[in-house]
Amino acid sequence: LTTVYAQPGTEGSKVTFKPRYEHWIGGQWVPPVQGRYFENISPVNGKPFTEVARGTAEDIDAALDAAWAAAPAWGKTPVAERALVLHRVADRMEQNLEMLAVAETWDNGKPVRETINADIALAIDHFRYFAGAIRAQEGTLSQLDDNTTSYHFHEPLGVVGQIIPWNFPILMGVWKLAPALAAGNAVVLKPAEQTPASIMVLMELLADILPPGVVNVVNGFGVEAGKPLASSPRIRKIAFTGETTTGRLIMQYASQNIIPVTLELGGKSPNIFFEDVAAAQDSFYDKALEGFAFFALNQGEVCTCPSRALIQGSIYDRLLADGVERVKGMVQGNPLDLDTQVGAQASNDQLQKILSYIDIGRQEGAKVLVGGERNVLDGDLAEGFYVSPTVFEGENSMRIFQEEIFGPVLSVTRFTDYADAMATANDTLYGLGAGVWARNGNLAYRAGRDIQAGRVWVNQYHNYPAHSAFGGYKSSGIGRENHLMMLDHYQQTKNLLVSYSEDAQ
Ligand code: TXE
Repeated sequence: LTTVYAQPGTEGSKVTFKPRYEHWIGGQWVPPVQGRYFENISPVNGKPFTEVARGTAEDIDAALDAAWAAAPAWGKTPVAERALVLHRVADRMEQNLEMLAVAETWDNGKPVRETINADIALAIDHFRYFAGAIRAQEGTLSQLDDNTTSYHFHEPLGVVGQIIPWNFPILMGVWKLAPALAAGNAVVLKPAEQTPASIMVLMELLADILPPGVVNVVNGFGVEAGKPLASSPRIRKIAFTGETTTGRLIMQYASQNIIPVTLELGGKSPNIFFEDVAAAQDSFYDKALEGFAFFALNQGEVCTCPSRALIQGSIYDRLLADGVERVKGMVQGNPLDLDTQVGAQASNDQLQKILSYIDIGRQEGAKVLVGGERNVLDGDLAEGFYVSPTVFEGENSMRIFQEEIFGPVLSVTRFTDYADAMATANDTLYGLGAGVWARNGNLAYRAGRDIQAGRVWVNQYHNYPAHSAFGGYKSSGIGRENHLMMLDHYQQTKNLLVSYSEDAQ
């Protein structure tokens, strides 16, 4: 049975976008001070479907005013009540899961089977996780001597800035919002200019649940809206996900105000297949082939995309042949069709960037085993931004192995032994994700510890549970997302050192 969701703007669609989105400030729609808007294009068909306020420093200021007005009361709201608000958010999202999923698919181009089962489902769980986490958090008390006590309290930072990318607009927003809100902060968030709409659909959906001013969303471009937010002396922290070069700028801005920064940046993740993977033609081998094909998940627009497959020489030919067959079987098509596995790239810029890297790969002498071109779909999707999943065979020194392409492009090479595998895996500027596939548990453990990356998946890939820390080594970032430790990223510690002695000291 095939289910194809109706396109927004047509009868029966689960989502109705407004023709125009203002900023979301202080719990209401607020037009941009300079009165400018920009078009939002759906990658599914390459056509504009709404326009969005184009924010500037004045709008960021208004959002910061609203956030500072809301922050004291929110920070002092009992944790049980704050947790309840997060639970209500999760419940409302769950009741509207398909609507949010279709909105996200239309804005970003990713298949609806992913937005239903991953993006929105994970976002819901994230709110529930931090609702629980904040209730379980405890301070500490030390008795230094009979009369002297040292208390450690967790306090919110106040108002924080968050800047997110376009590859998982709602999920990246929620990864940042849930811990910040649980910890008692108010937020000003700037979405990416490629995908400004779905997060506004979410704000509208939550309007009666979130206290006004606790979450404010200002849309706009990087330098016009992102920079005034990240460089404002009125934020107490900036959290960013995006390109590594932008991350460097964010650190510079933050250094002016001496505020903490968390950065989740690019990656070029190795996916390593040791020879015992192919010891039998069984379900484990099949799972490994699934893992090989995971580079195309979310059209490769994932910072942890396993974009470099390293295969041990003795099984290289066989695993590569079977892996390429698996890739050939992937269904690319209308992202609103539940059968579709690979959808559209998020923007025309990203499409062009990927196609230019495919050219670079060919010029470098890498061999295309499958794909290697734009995929022009039929009918009204012909103008959409589709790239066929592509597998290259080459060497780790090539640019297609070293630079983040952020598309459904896999670069494959071979290794001889364990030392060679580790040397190749770690020969990269990045250190965000990695995959290890091996039946030998000791080998897998050792590799997992030796790879210089913040998240190493063993015998699985692309799993993002809320309670596992996620973040980068090397140029892939600073700090973590997910996990209890996020509360520390959004709180400061107050130490109260009290003498209860009545005697002069
Ligand atoms: O990223 P940017 P872009 C990688 C991926 C992609 C490339 C370029 O390789 O092809 O980056 O994407 C805001 N001050 N990743 O250009 O520019 C911007 O408005 C403040 C990996 O979209 O970093 C958007 O909201 N903000 C990544 C956000 O930063 C600024 C996800 C990200 O945009 C700014 C996305 C400035 N000066 C892209 N300039 C991942 N790690 O998942 C831009 N922005």
